[in-house]
Amino acid sequence: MKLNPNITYSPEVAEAIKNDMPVIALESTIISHGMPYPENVETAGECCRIARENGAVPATCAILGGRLCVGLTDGQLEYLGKAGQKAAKASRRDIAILASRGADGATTVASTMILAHMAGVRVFATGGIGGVHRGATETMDISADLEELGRTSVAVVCAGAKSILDIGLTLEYLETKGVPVIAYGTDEMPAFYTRRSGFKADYRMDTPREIAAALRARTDLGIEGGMLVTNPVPEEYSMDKAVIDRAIDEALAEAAAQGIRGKATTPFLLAAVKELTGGESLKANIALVCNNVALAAKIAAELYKM
Ligand code: PSU
Ligand code: MN
Repeated sequence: MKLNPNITYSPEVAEAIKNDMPVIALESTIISHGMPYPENVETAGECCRIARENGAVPATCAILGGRLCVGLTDGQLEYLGKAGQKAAKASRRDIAILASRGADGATTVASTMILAHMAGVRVFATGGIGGVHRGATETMDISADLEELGRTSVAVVCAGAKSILDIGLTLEYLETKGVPVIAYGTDEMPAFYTRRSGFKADYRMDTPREIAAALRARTDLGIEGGMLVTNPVPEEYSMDKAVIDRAIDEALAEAAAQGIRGKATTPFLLAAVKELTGGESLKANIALVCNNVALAAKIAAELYKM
C-alpha cells in the first residue's frame, strides 16, 4: 500500500505498509488515561512485543507536536505514560485542532481508528471501547467510538463492554450503525472484567482465520464501517462478578456526586474502579489487553495470507 503523506510513520511501520506486511494499530488514551504510571508504559511495551511474537508490526497511534503518528518510539511511549491525565484525550473532534496548533494528544478508540485507516492499517487492538453510558436516556452520553465503528473500516479487537456502560443499549446502538459484533470462542459478548455479560454476540467465530475472512469479504464487497471483535479476558484473570459490580456501582455514585461529565467520565470511572478493587481490576485490564493484542496480530497475519 502507498504511504499517506499526512501520516508520520515510524520507519518500521512505513516499511511494513509499503510491503503490505501485517500491522496492528494500538491506541494511546489507554496509556495516558486508562492505566497508572508505570504499569501503563510497561503494558504498552509488552503489547509491542506480543504483536511481534504473533506476526504483526505494532503501530501505537498518537498526535505529537501536531503530527498524526502511527508507530511510536519507546521514548514517546514513556512521555505519554508520564503525562497521564495532563495529555489531551483526543477523539475525532480534536484531531484537526491539535494538528493546527502543533499540540499533543493521546488517541481514543475513535481517533486511533481514523489514524489507522489513513495509514493503511486494518486491525486494531485495545482493552475496552466506549459505549452507551448507563443513564444515557437522560445524559445522552454515548461514546464517539460507536459512531466511528459505524463509519470507519477497521476491525477493533477488545474485551467487550464493561458494566460502567449499559451493555444492552451499546449493542442496540452498534446494530443500528451496522457494526457486526463477533465473539471469539464463545457465544456471548464478554463484559471486560468478566468473561460473560449475559448478552449474545451477533456471531461466534473460533479462529483468527475465520475473522480475517469476514474482514476480507467486507473489504471486497466495499461495505464500509468497522467490525467489533470481542475476546474474553483469560479465565485466570476474570474477576468475581459481585466484586466488580459493587465497585462499579460505587464508582458511578462517586462520579454522580462529583458531577463528572463529558470526556472525563470514563477515565474517572476506570481510576475509581481500580482504587475500589485494590488493583485487581488493573491486573485484569493488563491481561486482557495483552490477550487482545495477540488475537489482533494473528488476524492481521491471516489477512496477509489471503
Ligand atoms: N475503556 C477502557 N480503557 C480505556 C478507555 C476505555 O477500559 O482507556 C478509553 C479508550 O481510549 C476509549 C475511551 O476510546 O476511553 C472512551 O472514552 P469515552 O467514553 O469518553 O468516549
Ligand atoms: Mn462520553
